[in-house]
Amino acid sequence: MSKLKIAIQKKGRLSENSLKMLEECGIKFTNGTGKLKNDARNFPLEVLFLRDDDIPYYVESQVADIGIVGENVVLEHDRNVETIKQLNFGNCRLSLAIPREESYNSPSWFNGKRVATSYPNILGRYFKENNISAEVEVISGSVEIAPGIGLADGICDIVSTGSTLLSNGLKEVETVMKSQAVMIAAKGLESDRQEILERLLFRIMSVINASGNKYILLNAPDSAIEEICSILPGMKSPTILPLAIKGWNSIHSVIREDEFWEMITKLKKAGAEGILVIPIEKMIL
Ligand code: PRT
Ligand code: ZN
Repeated sequence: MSKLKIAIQKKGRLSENSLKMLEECGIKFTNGTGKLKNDARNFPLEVLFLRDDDIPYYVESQVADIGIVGENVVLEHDRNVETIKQLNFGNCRLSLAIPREESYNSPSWFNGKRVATSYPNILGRYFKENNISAEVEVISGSVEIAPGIGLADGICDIVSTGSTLLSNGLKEVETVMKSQAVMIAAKGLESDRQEILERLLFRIMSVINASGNKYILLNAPDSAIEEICSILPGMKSPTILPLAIKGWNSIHSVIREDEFWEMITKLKKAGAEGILVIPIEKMIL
């Protein structure tokens, strides 16, 4: 029987979340993850553990059918692969940064300057689009120390919290691109592998849809139902069930986690009592 091969990062910032996502899709593995490959026990999937920079090439050449990498890596390597799904983790941005004490008002600051980066292709394109002529210095790690040691005037690197820039006396001045982990796929997959991929994507969608949503249950008197229903969205509309005590109801719905606190205050004001908020594991729309 045919199997789908997925390449994920062996060790690094995307490794844990990539495996966690597969596990949340109900996929279980036989042995440890310290190896080069691993077979799933209950799904036709084989996992290859690789350096993230190699993943686009391995997918293009169909050593792996699909892979999980940052959009920054996909764009930098520009291989013949398709981005098929954003995965909502590994969020970061590729930014230009310069010494804190420099005054800055536009990208033209970079004209005639030297900029250190591990992303020469993306940065080269950015400078071209913005009509900037700067020298791009390619270095593979610890880009943030380049200005301090006199190797460059500024840098272009991945930022998430900004603390690395701060502790190196740098300030972020432009966002070149935003990035998150994505699933990429080889072009022209055989139909049996395509079918496994669709089954996997269905599961991934239900995991992604569920994250960020909560199930809410509350009690309310008949008189409060109308107002409470106008506050709660629900997948279709809230579910209303009668309680054993006459004139009271249990109302169920699904809410966005980021709207939670604001909504709870409104619900209490409208007469809701005994509010329970429960995590959702899977959500099929
Ligand atoms: O060994 P391998 O080549 O596989 O790994 P790697 O060292 O090239 O990559 P890794 O594990 O550092 O990152 C993998 C992917 O995670 C990146 O391609 C991004 O898509 C994503 N990602 C998300 C990040 C960050 N957040 C991040 N903060 N990648 C790198 N960083 C680094 C950044 O380079 C800088 O040194 O973290 C530092 C900045 O972080 P803050 O929080 O101080 O701003
Ligand atoms: Zn890498």
